[in-house]
Amino acid sequence: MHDVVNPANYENLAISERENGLYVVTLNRPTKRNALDIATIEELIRFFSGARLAGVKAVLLAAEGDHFCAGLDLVEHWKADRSPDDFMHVCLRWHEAFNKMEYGGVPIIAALKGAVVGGGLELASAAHVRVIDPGTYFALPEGQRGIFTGGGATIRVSDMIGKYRMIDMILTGRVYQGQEAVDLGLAQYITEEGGSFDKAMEIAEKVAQNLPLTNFAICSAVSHLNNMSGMDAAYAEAVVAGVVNTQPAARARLEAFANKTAARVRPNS
Ligand code: 1HE
Repeated sequence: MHDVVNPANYENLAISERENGLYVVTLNRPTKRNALDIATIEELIRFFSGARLAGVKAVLLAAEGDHFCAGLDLVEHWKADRSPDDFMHVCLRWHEAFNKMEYGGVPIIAALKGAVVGGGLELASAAHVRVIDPGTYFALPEGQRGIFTGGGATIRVSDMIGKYRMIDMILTGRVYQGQEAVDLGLAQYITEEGGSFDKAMEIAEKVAQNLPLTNFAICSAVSHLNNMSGMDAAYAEAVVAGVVNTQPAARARLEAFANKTAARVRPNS
């Protein structure tokens, strides 16, 4: 077994393999509401840096306990009484982890529940698909705690809901949940109470069947292209499509369409 996917190499994450290269990565500090301490961030970096080369085709990101993630480990932070330099480097490790997730090319489907707050929302926003249930709630309590976001909320949460809604969330501690959270863009799917894991699994199983190079383009190139000017993005998109759309593995799928054996796209019934 590759070191990256060996559960024995992790303490704060539980790693389990399903069929088809699909892995479930579970935040596993429920007694601390899965607060993100240094050790957990390092484990996220380890897993997501090596996932693609270890053959991971899709990840279901889940959490043990009632809450997805309570954000920065405030107790560790308080006890460490960090210098500005120290905390800047803590944040750079968070960015390393979340950038590996967003840009790593492996689809990540997050099964959310309970609190998805502060750094927990920053973590969730580095996934490609977010599934919630009616009890899932999002907030940025940093404003009330006398601190600021440091794990990408200013970038990814702004991207999802717009700069001024993000500013309102951190200024006022406003909580979003349910259909409103979906309508705003904090999540793409909502299920019945307690159903987010099963729905995320259904999605992860489906996307794991896409060709890995196609998923790489969707879960890496799209983010890079969005950081570019329109002209440069159009150019780079053409280059990515040149590589992906001519991959030998796609020929069988294209042939199935040409032979009329492939499924057609139909409206929802
Ligand atoms: C924690 C943390 C944490 C819980 N760091 N230990 N994030 C926040 O401001 C959220 C802070 N947490 C909460 O508001 C609540 O804990 C929850 C709503 C998530 C859950 O409430 P509840 O009633 O189920 O649990 P609890 O009794 O508050 O906490 C249970 C234990 O988890 C307790 O530890 P214990 O040893 O006393 O049992 C808590 O101390 C611990 N715990 N949350 C450390 N966050 C890069 S910058 C990012 C900026 C941020 O993320 S700011 C953090 C925002």
